[in-house]
Amino acid sequence: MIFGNLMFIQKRKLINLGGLQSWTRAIATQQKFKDKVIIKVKGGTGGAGCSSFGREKFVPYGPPDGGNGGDGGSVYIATRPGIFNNLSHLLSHYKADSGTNGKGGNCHGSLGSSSIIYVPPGTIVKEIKNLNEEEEQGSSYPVQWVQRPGNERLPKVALEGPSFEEEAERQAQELLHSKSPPMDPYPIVYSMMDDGGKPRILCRGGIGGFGNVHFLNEKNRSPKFATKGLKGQSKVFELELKTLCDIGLVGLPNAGKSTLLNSLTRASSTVGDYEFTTLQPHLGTVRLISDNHIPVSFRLADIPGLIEGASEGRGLGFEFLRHVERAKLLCMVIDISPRAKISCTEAFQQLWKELEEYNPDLLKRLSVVIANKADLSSQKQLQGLEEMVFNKRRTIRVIPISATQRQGMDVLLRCMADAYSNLSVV
Ligand SMILES: Nc1nc2c(ncn2[C@@H]2O[C@H](COP(=O)(O)OP(=O)(O)OP(=O)(O)O)[C@@H](O)[C@H]2O)c(=O)[nH]1
Ligand SMILES: [Mg+2]
Repeated sequence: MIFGNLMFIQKRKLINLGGLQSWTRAIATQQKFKDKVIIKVKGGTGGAGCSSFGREKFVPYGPPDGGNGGDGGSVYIATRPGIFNNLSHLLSHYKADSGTNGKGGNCHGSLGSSSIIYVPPGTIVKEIKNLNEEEEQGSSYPVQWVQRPGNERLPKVALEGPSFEEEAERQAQELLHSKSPPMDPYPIVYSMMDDGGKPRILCRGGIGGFGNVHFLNEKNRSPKFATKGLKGQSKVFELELKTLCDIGLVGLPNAGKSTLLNSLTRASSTVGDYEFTTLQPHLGTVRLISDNHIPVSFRLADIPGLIEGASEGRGLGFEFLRHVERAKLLCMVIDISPRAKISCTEAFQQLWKELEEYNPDLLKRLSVVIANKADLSSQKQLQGLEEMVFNKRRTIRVIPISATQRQGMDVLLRCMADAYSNLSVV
């Protein structure tokens, strides 16, 4: 009986797990493809410096020993290929940690930890607003003071020369200038290409405050003040994904683009025998070893179906064409089976016209025409397409394949790799 109950619980757990998995997968697939986002970024605040004095047995009037506050953490941005395809994972706000306050006995505060925002390669980062611009204007830093408990006032006037307060302000500015990092480019504009994932700064953390040790001078032998840490930079950025993939698969709906992507890569784009199965681009990476034993890899994207009039905004229209613009090279996928709605030559002409009307430069990126569903078609249909492509441009190759049966894949991959390596050389 007990055994029976256990089995039942385990079974129920399994069922629940299964349900949860499929539910999370459904959410993951529904996640929107985002190619433009605005984010607000803030560096951490510096910790406050400490105002304290040495207290030891038999040592009256110990020296000042307040430690510095830790610097606030900074926020960086870096590329991470293969994990993110678009910008939908980004949050609206990012903040690095603040530094901690300094302590007595010359103990410095710890640094705030920095954070890195990861984006896919091909993202353009633009600074659109600096939220603490007013504070950054001018050559002096906005120094704020921490006073020792007991709230002893800063003497307003010294007997001779500048007051203690003026002198301390001058010293603080000097310290801050000596510690300030090199200037950032203003405004920040980064083009995040494949740069090996090197992080670049977005917002610097504030410099930590200075302990009272720094304000010891000939006139003031017991400074009872320290500075607070500076605020971190706070900026608004616009991130835009400019390059989506190396090779984009374009074609009419139902041509077999997703099937081809799935068979060449580990992507799992939904395949369906109806139009507009794919509404957002899907990406996969092709990894090959060339004849010279050099590894070659390129990113392939299945771009949603294009229909007649897309260049005027019909169907997925501009949305779709924007994705096409983000591919470095294009491959047309054409259904050459008799089941297709229109003949393969008509399909080719339609695709050519739409791309030309949207942006004639796109046609220069066309390197291969993939004649898909060759398992269902006759030689005659293929010849008709070959002639038409040849008349348009001789350099474009027509490759018959069957994406479902994985036939013709070797020739296709070789052709894609050649086109991609020619592009890299240029
Ligand atoms: N016989 C045959 N059927 C294929 C081949 N390639 C794809 N198909 C079928 O064609 C149908 C459409 O395939 P998809 O990969 O969804 O087409 P798509 O171009 O991504 O379509 P959209 O996302 O709607 O633009 C599916 O039923 C596939 O099984 C092929 O080489 N031979
Ligand atoms: Mg599809």
